[in-house]
Amino acid sequence: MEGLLVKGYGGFYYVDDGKRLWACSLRGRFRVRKQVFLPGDRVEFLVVDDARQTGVVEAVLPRRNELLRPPVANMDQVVVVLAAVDPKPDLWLLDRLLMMIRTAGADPVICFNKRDLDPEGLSELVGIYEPAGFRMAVTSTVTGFGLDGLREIMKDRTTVFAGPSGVGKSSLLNALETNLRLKTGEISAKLGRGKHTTRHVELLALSFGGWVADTPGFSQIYLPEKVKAADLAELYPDFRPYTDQCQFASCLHRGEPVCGVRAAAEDGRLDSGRYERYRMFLDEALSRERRY
Ligand SMILES: Nc1nc2c(ncn2[C@@H]2O[C@H](COP(=O)(O)OP(=O)(O)OP(=O)(O)O)[C@@H](O)[C@H]2O)c(=O)[nH]1
Ligand SMILES: [Mg+2]
Ligand SMILES: [Zn+2]
Repeated sequence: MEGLLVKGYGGFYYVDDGKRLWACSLRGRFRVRKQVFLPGDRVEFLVVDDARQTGVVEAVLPRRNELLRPPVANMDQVVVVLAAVDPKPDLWLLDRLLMMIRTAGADPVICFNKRDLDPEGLSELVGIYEPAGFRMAVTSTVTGFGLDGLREIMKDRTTVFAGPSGVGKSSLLNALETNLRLKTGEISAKLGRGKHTTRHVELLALSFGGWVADTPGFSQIYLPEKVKAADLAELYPDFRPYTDQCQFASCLHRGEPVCGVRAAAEDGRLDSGRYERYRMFLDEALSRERRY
């Protein structure tokens, strides 16, 4: 039999064959090799007990892509969720994630949630990222704003929600799909952060078509190893209009005397925050390359 691995939990892998959910264990040889299976993997399994819906995973099919933060495979797109406030939007994390997603071979989508708490603040953020060419949703689970648009983006695709704890990833999924009843948490009043309510990655079938993975929030990620300093700017669609004004084709848009990107950031055609964060990531990539 073949199916979709929807979650790993308590030593079992749960596999959906399109009709039923099977609790599968692993063949010993997988355990020996320490092979990691991820939600989103397509697997082959043998039925052990049909009535109790148990099986054994026999093989994993080749992956189209994989992410490590959050750990999932074969995603069409990653919706990065940030809140207007509570917690305060972390654009460093956002820009890192956007690069990571592209590098992994999935489509990034940005979702700014909790619009009800600060609509003006969100317009400002949209003003930075929409011209940069990213697909976006602006939502509120309280007023229902933007939920239809987000459903439209997710329909018939495999999507993973990623982002810090407390931004409303599980709340959004509950609002998009009323029968899910995922557990949601509060924001710590003292720290202004979420409390890591979601503990496991789980793929859920959407009634309007497609799959979605809810994931635990995280706050730290590193640049993917395979991102090289020289390729970093290619992950910035908003730099593209200005690169032909750089003197050198190999311009890193750092301190080069004639650089279209830097010039655009200086006179406001390009968002200066995006440029500054790029410069920090570039330094990070460069120092890493010097180290190895
Ligand atoms: N005002 C407002 N609050 C929201 C909105 N969406 C979610 N919340 C609240 O934000 C808090 C955190 O929501 P969760 O859905 O648990 O956040 P999460 O991103 O799943 O967090 P983790 O599972 O910890 O990663 C809850 O108290 C929600 O009620 C929104 O659109 N507006
Ligand atoms: Mg959650
Ligand atoms: Zn340049």
